[in-house]
Amino acid sequence: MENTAVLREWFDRVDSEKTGSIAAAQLKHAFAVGNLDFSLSVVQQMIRMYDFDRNGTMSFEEFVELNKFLLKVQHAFSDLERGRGYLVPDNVYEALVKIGFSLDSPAFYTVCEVCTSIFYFKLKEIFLT
Ligand SMILES: [Ca+2]
Repeated sequence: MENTAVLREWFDRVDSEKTGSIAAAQLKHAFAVGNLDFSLSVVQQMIRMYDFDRNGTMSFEEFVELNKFLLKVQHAFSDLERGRGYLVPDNVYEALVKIGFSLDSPAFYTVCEVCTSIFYFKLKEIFLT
């Protein structure tokens, strides 16, 4: 899959010390390069969502799952935005319910913030530059 190859390349670049996993600080830096300025705690929260082995870092497999989630969010947001150029909080709520995100999760507000930012900065451009 071409998409996997692109992700692999991106992952390897972010994994600057070739440890096979990405730490929060590295991911934060990678987003910053793509003009996405997240705080370290937001990035840590993002990692926690898909950190299946709970070691605090992202393996490539975990990263692929995170990426799938972010792409789903993008599609859901695109549907809801409907060419208006903006989303209101109710739309964000609706989009996250649509993709099956639990609203009881303490991560919900972080996810809202992350998703909204990702949507507006166009995920594809970040991963391809
Ligand atoms: Ca992990």
